[in-house]
Amino acid sequence: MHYHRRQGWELPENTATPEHLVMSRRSLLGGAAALGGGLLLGASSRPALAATQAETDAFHPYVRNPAYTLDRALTEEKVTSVYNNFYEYGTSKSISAAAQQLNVRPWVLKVDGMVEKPREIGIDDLMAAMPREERLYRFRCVEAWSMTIPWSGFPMKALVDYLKPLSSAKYVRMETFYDPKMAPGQRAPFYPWPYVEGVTIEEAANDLAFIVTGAYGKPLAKQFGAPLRLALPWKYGFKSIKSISKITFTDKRPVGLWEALQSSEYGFWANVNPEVSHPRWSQATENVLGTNTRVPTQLFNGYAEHVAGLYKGLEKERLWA
Ligand SMILES: Nc1nc2c(c(=O)[nH]1)N[C@H]1C(S)=C(S)[C@@H](COP(=O)(O)O)O[C@H]1N2
Ligand SMILES: [Mo]
Repeated sequence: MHYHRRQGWELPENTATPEHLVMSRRSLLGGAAALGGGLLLGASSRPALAATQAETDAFHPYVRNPAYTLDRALTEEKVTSVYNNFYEYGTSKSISAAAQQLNVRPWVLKVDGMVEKPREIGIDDLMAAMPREERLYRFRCVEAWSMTIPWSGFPMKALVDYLKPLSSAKYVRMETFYDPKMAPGQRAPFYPWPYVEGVTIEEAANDLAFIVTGAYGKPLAKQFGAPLRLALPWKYGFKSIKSISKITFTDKRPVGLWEALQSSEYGFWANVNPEVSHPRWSQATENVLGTNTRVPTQLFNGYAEHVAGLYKGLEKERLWA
């Protein structure tokens, strides 16, 4: 059993987590790799769309995209892999053992809504069709802890282009699986399962928006939200939905699980801003997991040059939490 000793800097969970509030109330390699996938999996022996997990696991490690630099060291896997938020497997951070119940094959991504062709795609076929690269990203939870992770996967833009939304679509709504037998947390009736999150089509097309299928040079561990999760490093962590099983293109702004539970604290945009406090704590600094140090939090989590332009003209919106 993993035993998590609370560090001095950690907020007690009953004050820090959104979840408890609620409980207490009652280019690169890309193109070439995609072609490679086609060659490997294509024409000859098997139908074009019949990749296997063994084949897509063997793609690792992905080649690192050097475009995204960090101001700090990577957080060690032994730290991040036992400190997770995944309410489907419990309300503490120590869910890594429970998350092993998650069954990641077969895994089908359902695509519907305002899209040329509604469809269902097997995860391995999708991975074989996508470009692939590794990126080092900062990650900032709304609870004021952070980590630095080597994710592998593909740009969300590649996925959106592949799925071909209609021009009427304004948002990408994403849903986590719903299977209370496989996820004990989903037996808690209080939460509006399944987990939902969403972004605008423009945000999805921003180069930073990244679909994750691996971390630390390997296929994604279950507790990180295997086999398919989002990484939006300029937004608070709850936007980065795990274990995605459905994507809906829509013209209605999606309401995420946390927003549905407590919209006064968790909104749609949820961009990181050290100057805008959470109603119950400051966002000025963050504790970098594994270091026992607080560092100042940066606007858009340090990614302003990539994303600030997305929000021009939206200043009247509640952009920050
Ligand atoms: N389906 C699902 N996705 C989720 C969550 C969750 O509970 N369920 N927690 C979110 C929150 S609050 C954070 S901080 C990150 C945590 O990601 P990590 O455990 O990989 O660090 O996942 C986000 N995505
Ligand atoms: Mo979070």
